Amino acid sequence: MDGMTATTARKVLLAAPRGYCAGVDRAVIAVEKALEQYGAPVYVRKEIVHNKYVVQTLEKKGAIFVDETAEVPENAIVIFSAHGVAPVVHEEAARRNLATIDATCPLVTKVHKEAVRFAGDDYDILLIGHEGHEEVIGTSGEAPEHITLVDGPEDVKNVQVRDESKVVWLSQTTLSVDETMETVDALKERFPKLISPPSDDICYATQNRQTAVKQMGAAADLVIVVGSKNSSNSVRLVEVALGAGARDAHLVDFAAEIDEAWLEGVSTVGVTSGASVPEILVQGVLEWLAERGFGDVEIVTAAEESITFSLPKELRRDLRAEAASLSDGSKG
Ligand code: 2E4
Ligand code: SF4
Repeated sequence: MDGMTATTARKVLLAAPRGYCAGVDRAVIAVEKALEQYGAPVYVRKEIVHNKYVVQTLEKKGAIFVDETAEVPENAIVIFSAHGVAPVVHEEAARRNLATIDATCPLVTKVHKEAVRFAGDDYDILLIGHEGHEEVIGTSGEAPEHITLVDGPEDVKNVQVRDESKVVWLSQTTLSVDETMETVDALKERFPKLISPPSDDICYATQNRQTAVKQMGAAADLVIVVGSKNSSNSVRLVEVALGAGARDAHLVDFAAEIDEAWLEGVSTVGVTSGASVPEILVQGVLEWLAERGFGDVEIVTAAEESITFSLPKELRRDLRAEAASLSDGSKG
């Protein structure tokens, strides 16, 4: 070693898959297409996906983000976000003559349909999810009388049901797989006849991103997850990384948010991104790391993804013409 101190090799483990899932890709393209097809402004109820950069970029192109349809002018076009909406939101939009484009992810719609079906069969539905998250607000709105939210294993003791022999659990699509299984186990202890959803509610993209970060977690001194603070699936990736043995893990929207101090004593950095995160932001993080000696990048692949969804059906019709004919009263 000719008397010099050996420096530990610095490297990056880059998770695959990471970033955009099929539902986010579809929702973002839906806003872009609506802007192209109908011109600005196009209104979007809530953030189309929970990512600051995506929202800022679409705002620059003419999208106006609002909290409620009540803020959208009559006869305008409004897009519903990927997280889904309760039926009352569709009703309110129809009352106000809004032309709607529903960018709800088809895998969220699948959970809505399960809720409607089990409620129709008079089940008590225990919806595992995070209180206040838009997706659970939308799903709960499908059958408010039948659905009880269960926010993690600690919440199980508070659950009340009408008939213990008719209970089913469903979940938000972006939860931690392991924590959800803990919640389900605790629910099963209390309600042994509890039945499970007909297929996984936690979607393929959430699962694959968690599997990838688990694979790199133990080997990483630091994991950087690119994603916004209100992005449930991105926040879960930080938790999963720490649970898998990463010494440290942080969520950042942009490379500029990384703190140089996080790199102290670090030789292996894991990098991944949430399902709502454009790849350009990950590339920014990789460049930032390369400038600090972390230019060697090894991909850690957990799954191949090829799923895509067709665009919302409303983008195949002329919504402006329909809205105009409705407001002329020409439909009666
Ligand atoms: C719709 C459903 O739900 P989360 O907060 O993770 O949403 P985000 O917008 O970050 O990710 C996309 C998405 C959209 C996930 N599930
Ligand atoms: Fe759909 Fe899953 Fe993507 Fe959510 S994370 S938008 S449920 S594919």
